[in-house]
Amino acid sequence: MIEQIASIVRDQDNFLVVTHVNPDGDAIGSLLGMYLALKEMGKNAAALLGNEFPELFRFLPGKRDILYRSDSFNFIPAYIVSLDVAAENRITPDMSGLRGSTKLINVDHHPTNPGYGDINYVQRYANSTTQLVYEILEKVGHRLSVNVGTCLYTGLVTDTGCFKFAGVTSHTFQLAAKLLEPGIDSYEVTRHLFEEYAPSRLILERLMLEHLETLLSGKLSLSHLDIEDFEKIGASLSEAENLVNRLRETRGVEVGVLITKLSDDLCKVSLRSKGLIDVSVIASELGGGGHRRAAGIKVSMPIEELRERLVDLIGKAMISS
Ligand SMILES: [Mn+2]
Repeated sequence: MIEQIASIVRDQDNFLVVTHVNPDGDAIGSLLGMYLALKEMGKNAAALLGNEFPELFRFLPGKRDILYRSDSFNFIPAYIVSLDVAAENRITPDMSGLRGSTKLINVDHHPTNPGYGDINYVQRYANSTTQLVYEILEKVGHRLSVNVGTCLYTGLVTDTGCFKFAGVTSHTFQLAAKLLEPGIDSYEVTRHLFEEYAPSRLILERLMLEHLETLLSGKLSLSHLDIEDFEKIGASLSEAENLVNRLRETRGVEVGVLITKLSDDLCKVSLRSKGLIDVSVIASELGGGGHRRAAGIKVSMPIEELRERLVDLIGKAMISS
């Protein structure tokens, strides 16, 4: 499949690059990395985002080129490249109107990805989707620039938790070395990702810790935030990105869960596991997806009911693990 994608990237033109709703560093990094590489090759390309651009990634090159409306590009796309998107309905903006006339190339590393594209390059071994973008560019024979390397390194750093998470191997560091090769300062990237949070993030963290419950004999750390809290302190939803990781950092805790109440019957859930429990299975039960150790759900359910469902599902998973 990678050969097929590489030859399309080499020989074809008119690419529309998209990613998932509520984009994280791997989503934005692969979106911009792929987009900038296509532009460097002289292609017609557009990077399209259905969400507001997350502040945290404003240091990334190419940010100004991003389009936010699906009718705002000046060419007819022949290929849609979907990056880091576990399920087709998580592509934003919705691409279904374009599917008749375009081929969808699905590049992703989520184990739950069903292969919804016309062409699929789904590799669960990859630490990040930016790794797969790198593999494609390498196959194409496109030389890595500082700009593209910065975007791809951002995805790798984000999805490995700064090389801290499970799944980091010697290959991860070999890839990191290749991505930095054009002359990128690693600290310049990690400083922007981990030391440039808005002050309101600290307030969100305080609220999350205030609402902390320890359940299932200390194995589950659960907390919640309310959209009204975000509004009160002027924080955007993306500022809470990975705040849930804090909930997993305690001895004895196997799973950390952060529920964000978006409205009376709509919630967003972030799940983190140390590995004993596969949280992608829990997420799938409620219509979400992700990885064994990191998963997410957006679900139409009142928060109290959702909390009970989650505690029940995680409790059962713990008994059978
Ligand atoms: Mn990813």
